[in-house]
Amino acid sequence: MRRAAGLTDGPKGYPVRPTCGFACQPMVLLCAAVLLTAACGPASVGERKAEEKKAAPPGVEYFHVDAATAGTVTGAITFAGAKPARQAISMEADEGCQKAHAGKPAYDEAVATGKNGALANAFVYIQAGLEGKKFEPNTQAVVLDQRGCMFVPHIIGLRPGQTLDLKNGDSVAHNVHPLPVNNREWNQEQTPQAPGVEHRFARPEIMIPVKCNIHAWMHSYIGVVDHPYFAVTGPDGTFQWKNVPPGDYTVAVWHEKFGKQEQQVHVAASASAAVNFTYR
Ligand SMILES: [Cu+2]
Repeated sequence: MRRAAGLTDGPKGYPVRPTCGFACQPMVLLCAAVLLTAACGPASVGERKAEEKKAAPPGVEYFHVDAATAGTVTGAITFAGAKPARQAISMEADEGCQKAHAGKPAYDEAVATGKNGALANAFVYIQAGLEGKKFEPNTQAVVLDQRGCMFVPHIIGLRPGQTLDLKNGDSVAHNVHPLPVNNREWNQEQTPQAPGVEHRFARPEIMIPVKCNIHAWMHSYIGVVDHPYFAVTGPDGTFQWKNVPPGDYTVAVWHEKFGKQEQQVHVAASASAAVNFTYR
């Protein structure tokens, strides 16, 4: 099971603040305002939380889930048909890409099934029921790597404004070219082993196709969701969201080949609700 990107907030998820010096100068005013009597050094979790709350846009109040009544949503995504054969990718067009696989074939990741039809690379999210609730942003970067002339991972979920850290671990050039309809389009070329480049999407969007202009077989999809309740299924096809406010929700699942499904789910106070999807 792969946990929702938005649920990994925690002490490890916060960026390490540089100590005072040149790199810290943009932080000086913030530090002065927040920590009048403290030096601009590593901050405690409590201090960082306080800063994040202060960083909320004017007039915006973040919604905080009441742990005493929060519930859990679990589910599994299954493909009930005959297990589809994996599609081999020809990388003959680029010798460097071929070398990266050392003579072994690379396979398209669009339909990846595990045991008993478990469907990986499905994007599950709460589509409706959280309107009016503004959640604290996720400050942890999500990495989109280019490795073996494939995008890794194939499916990504993140929040509006969350950092997408683009990397190129290959010995050939790539570019990351998202094709959004509700966000600004950009096209980021990356030379071999280039340092990471950060990008962000400002608005929610399900799903943003991503291509590499150099290698026609390279593609991935990015889901941008304005709350923490989303997940990309791993090989076991399951997902789990903890800390869900009680309520009635529409849960949706998107898959690049099998399309979209929706279900209603009721989450009672402090209870666990299950919602499973089957593609045929
Ligand atoms: Cu490429």
